[in-house]
Amino acid sequence: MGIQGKYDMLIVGAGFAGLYQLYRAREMGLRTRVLEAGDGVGGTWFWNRYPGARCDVESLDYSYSFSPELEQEWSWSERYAPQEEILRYINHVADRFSLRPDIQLNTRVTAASFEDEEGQWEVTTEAGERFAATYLVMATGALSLPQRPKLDGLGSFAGAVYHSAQWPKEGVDFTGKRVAVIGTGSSGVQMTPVIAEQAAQLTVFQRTANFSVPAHNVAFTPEALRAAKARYPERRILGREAITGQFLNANTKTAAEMTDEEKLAELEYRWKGAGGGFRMLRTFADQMSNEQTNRMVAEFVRAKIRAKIKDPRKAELLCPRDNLPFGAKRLSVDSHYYETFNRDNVDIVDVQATPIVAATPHGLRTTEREYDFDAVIFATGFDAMTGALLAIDIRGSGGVPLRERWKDGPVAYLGLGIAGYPNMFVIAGPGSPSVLSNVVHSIETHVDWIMRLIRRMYADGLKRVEATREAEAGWVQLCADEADKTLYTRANSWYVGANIPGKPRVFMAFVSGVPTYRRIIERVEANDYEGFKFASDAQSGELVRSSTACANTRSGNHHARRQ
Ligand code: N01
Repeated sequence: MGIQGKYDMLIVGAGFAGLYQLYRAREMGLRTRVLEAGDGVGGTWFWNRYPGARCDVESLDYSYSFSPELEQEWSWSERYAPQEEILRYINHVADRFSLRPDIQLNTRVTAASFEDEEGQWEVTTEAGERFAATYLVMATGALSLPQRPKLDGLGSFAGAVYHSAQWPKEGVDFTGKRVAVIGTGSSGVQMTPVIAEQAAQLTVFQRTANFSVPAHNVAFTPEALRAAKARYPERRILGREAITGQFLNANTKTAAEMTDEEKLAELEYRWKGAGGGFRMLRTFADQMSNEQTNRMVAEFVRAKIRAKIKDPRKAELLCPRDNLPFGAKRLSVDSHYYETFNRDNVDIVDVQATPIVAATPHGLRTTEREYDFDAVIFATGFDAMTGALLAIDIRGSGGVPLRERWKDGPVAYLGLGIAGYPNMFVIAGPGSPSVLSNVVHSIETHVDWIMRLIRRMYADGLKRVEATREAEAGWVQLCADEADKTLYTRANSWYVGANIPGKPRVFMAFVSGVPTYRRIIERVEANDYEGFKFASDAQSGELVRSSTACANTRSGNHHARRQ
């Protein structure tokens, strides 16, 4: 089949990232097309419709900031909006900015290759359509390729099987059913209390107990929402300067700088007074780098968990072990998760002690016993950061497969561009702080930066841009060095790919925070895009300008203010 259409920019994915990229590209007048696998826009919020799904970054922050009008006209019902409301918001954005005509739904991209002779990207879809473009933007999401562990006998199971990230649109009614949930990450933690209300019996299969902290979610009163909207510009500025891209009133003192009374007061304040949620990650300035400080936070949270659960057996199982630093696995934010285990119809099974061996026609068999179920839910997460990118057969200049280039882990300069993959950008990908941040903020930062680069290329008559190998290697090393200074690398988390058998163990995010990262990429831009090389001719890649310096954190932008 020939090429169906030639565009200035092709965008893969119509979630938060893809829609904003489209909006900005069109604003510049680029002929743009978004290819989206789903039959609707929304990305994560389109697919993850499991009971209890909601964002755990406050909705006033977890929303676009590019349009003050949009900020004012949209009203969030709750502090942490439920999935259906976020999906409604994304659809509203698509309509309000007339984005739909440039979005092609039901279109799964299977391959993308940079054609050296034509100097363009060619993209192939599952249906065999082919498109060409000067620029390719991967807005495929960091957590979008579901992972479902292989389970012998699953085909023989007579009940229903679900995955949290492939939830039926029509919803599922678990009333009177015996339900198994496998997995206790954010998805399992969010769905457990809701399913427990419906199901006759709910059994949660836990491999690793992780920390979860209360959301203290509340509905907005009209006055509270009005007051928050009136302060929106200030809120966004505070968010931009916060390490995670949302203001969490971070304590700038290390534990050693505080008295015991002050430490306890700070912990209690974060647990409930300040509003809970991710504020708990910012209790002490050194909690992700100092083992002793981290252990103090972990002990505090463990005591809170124990106090919530009446049955000592369940409490011990649900308490994270000593060897898991608090926050090193992605923190969950819950509404009555632990309390749910006080219900008579809810139990927990430790699958480290008694692994699931197989599914049976009636349920699941562990090394200890058989369980009968009407439904089995996999809340087993994603092949994070690299999964969705590598699911597409991406080939760069010279036909080099990305699967080959990334076989030992992802390499990307600034988490944005990959050496040998000209004119391709990854939004919120490996090597960026996105998964440790308010991702909507990180998406806007990336898209705005990419657009400034492309505008500059048009202005200068440049046709081809690509990261240099040296800059890329320097950035990957910097990411690893920064991560090694923290406790993040101690956990078997999806941040390091530990949830996928055989995946190389690499800490895949830039750990030093959103403001530091933004200052680095802005400095790269100010320094004539150091670490990128350019050509005026997309085919040959003949170099017209190159900066060999590699970005680093030498300007030391760590903030000593509350973030
Ligand atoms: O996935 P996870 P998730 N046998 O990977 C277990 C975002 N998110 O979908 O810890 C038994 O965190 C696995 O066990 P272990 C958020 O960034 C956000 O819950 O690997 N168990 C773990 O308990 C989050 O971090 C929201 O030992 C198996 C669970 O399954 C990310 O998405 C809501 C297993 C998977 O947890 C992923 O969250 C939801 C096996 N073979 C998600 N394999 C918001 O609120 C895996 N597990 C915005």
